[in-house]
Amino acid sequence: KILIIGACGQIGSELTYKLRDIHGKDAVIASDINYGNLELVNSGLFEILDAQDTTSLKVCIEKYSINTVYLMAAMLSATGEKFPMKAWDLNMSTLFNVLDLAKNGQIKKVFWPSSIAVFGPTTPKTNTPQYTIMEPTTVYGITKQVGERWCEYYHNKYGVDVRSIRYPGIISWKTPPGGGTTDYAVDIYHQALAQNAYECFLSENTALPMMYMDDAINATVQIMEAPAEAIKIRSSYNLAAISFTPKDMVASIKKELPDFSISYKPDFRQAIADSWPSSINDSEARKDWNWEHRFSLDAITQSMLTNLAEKANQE
Ligand code: VAH
Repeated sequence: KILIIGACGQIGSELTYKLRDIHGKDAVIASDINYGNLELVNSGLFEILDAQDTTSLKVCIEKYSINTVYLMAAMLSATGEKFPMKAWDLNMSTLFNVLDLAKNGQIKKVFWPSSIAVFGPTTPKTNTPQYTIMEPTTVYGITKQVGERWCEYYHNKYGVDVRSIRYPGIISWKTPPGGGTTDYAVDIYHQALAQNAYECFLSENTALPMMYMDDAINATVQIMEAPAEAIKIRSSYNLAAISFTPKDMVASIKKELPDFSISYKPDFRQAIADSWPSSINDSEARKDWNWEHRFSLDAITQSMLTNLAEKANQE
C-alpha cells in the first residue's frame, strides 16, 4: 500500500489521483495535517496525520501495511521566510521520521521532493548542472539541500531506497496558488479569468524553470517505477521542462485573452526568485530514467485557462 503525506497539497493531491488510477483506489491512502482540500479528502481513503509525530506515523504505516511513502508535506519558500524555525522543524522532522522507518525496514520505498531552491546566488544561473555550487539563501532551500544529503546518507549507509527530484516551479489548476515564489505562474491564470488583469509580485524579466503538473507527476511515477539500479543519483535529480518570464506568460495568455493586462509590483519574493537559476540542465534524469517533458508554455496556458474556466462554471 502507498501512503501520501501532505496529500492536500499542490503535488500531493495530484499524486494521489494519479497513483489511484495506476494502482487502484484502495491501494493509496491520502493523509494530511488537516482537511485542507475537501475534494481530495472525499476522493478516497483519508487519514488526519501529523507526520512530525513518530508514533502517529508508525501507527498509520502499520494500520494500512504501507510499503511506499511519498513525503509531500513541506513549508515552501515564501512562507518559510515568514516562519523559519517552523519550516526547518516541519521539513526536517518529517523526513527523519520517514527515513528512520525505512531504515528499520518498515517502509520499502520513499519519494521525497527536493527543489531548484537548493541552488543560490553563487550557483551558475543558466543551464545549471547536476553537480555545482549550492548556497541556498532561503530556509526552504536549506532544508532541501540538507535533506538531499540525508537521503543520500541513508541510502549509502542503510540501503534505504529513497528517490528524489529537484522540482522546478510547478503549474497546476486543481489547487489554489500556495506559498511558493513560483506561484505567481498559477495565480496569473486565476486572475486572468477573474479580472483580465494581474498584479505580478515578480519583475517582468524574471526567468524561472517551470513545469506543468502533468509532466511533474509523470516524472515522479517514472523515477519511482524505474529499477533501483537505474537510479544513479541518490541525493536528488535536476529536472527541467521549460523556462520563462512573466513577460513570456503575458504573450502566451494574450493569444487566448487579447485584452489581458499586467502590472508589476515586485515584493520580498523577488529576492528569492533572483537567487534561483533561470534554467536547469537535467541530462542525468533524461539519461538514467528516460525523462522527457511534454508541455510547452502555450500548451500550459490553454490547459490552465480551459480547466479553470470549466471549474468556475461547475462551482
Ligand atoms: C516554491 N513552488 O516556490 C516551490 C518550489 C522551485 C519552487 O520549490 O517555493
